[in-house]
Amino acid sequence: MTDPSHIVILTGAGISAESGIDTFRDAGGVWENHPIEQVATPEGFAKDPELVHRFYNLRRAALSTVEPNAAHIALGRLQDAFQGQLTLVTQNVDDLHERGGSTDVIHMHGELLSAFCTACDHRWEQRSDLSPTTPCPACRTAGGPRPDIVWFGEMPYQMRRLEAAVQSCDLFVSIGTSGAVYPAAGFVHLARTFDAQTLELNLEASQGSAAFDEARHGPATQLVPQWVNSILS
Ligand code: BV8
Repeated sequence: MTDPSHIVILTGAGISAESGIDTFRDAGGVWENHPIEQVATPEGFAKDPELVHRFYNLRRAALSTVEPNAAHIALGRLQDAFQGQLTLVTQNVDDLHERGGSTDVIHMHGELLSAFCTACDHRWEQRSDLSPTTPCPACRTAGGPRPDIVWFGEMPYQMRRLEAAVQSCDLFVSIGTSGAVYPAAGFVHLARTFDAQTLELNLEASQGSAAFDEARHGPATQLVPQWVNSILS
């Protein structure tokens, strides 16, 4: 692999697993007997806003009990030292990349620490619990606020910017994702179409492993710092 000039890194729940945040697979994709695909949907929210607010309140509150791990920190170090262009996109809704030193992180599936109003579209940082009666801080509509999370069936954020980055990169690295959810799972195919080298760093073979030029399997806290050292050396 010649020295890359533009690297795109896609991360998933596996990069936060060793910080103590359950992945979707470990949780078996089920929460309180509801498959994630049911709870994390606009229909699920409309049907039972109390249940969905509780699902996100618990995860938002848990953020203050976890720390970024060596993999997050290594990516922060890479961004500081890498001379070329680096695009970091995550499917994760936690803030561990930022707390690990990364900036300009693209949260294509939204963020736990953000909320928006379904009545006036105002967006704000949200650290405390939300409920079906919480008023919007801007238009005061009770029940207007919802978690700023991209649910199943909703369009992920910054897709045009992401597709442009994946098409122009010469190295695409996927870290800690099962390759189960689209359109993120399709990025490796797009990268290959535009002649990028592709590398997977994951605990085990993912659904997309065969699409990568190289796949290394092991914990992110070991694989990611090793890979970053190889790029910076
Ligand atoms: C859209 C926010 C269209 C919620 C999330 C049939 C075929 C193809 C697609 C579809 C289909 N049916 C429906 C769809 C579309 C759907 C989809 O892909 N469904 C899947 C289930 C088939 N996608 C969507 O709905 C997307 N939107 O398509 O919109 C559209 C078009 C026009 C206009 C409007 C709309 C939106 C998807 C986003 C959903 N929101 N997150 C929340 O977090 O609460 S998805 C959520 O699940 C995560 O964000 C993440 O993306 C996904 C879980 O994936 P991973 O991050 O990979 O986590 P997972 O647990 O699966 O895997 C963890 C991996 O880590 C494992 O491989 C494991 O081995 C590894 N690991 C574990 N420990 C470690 C480790 N690796 C390293 N070290 C370790 N220690």
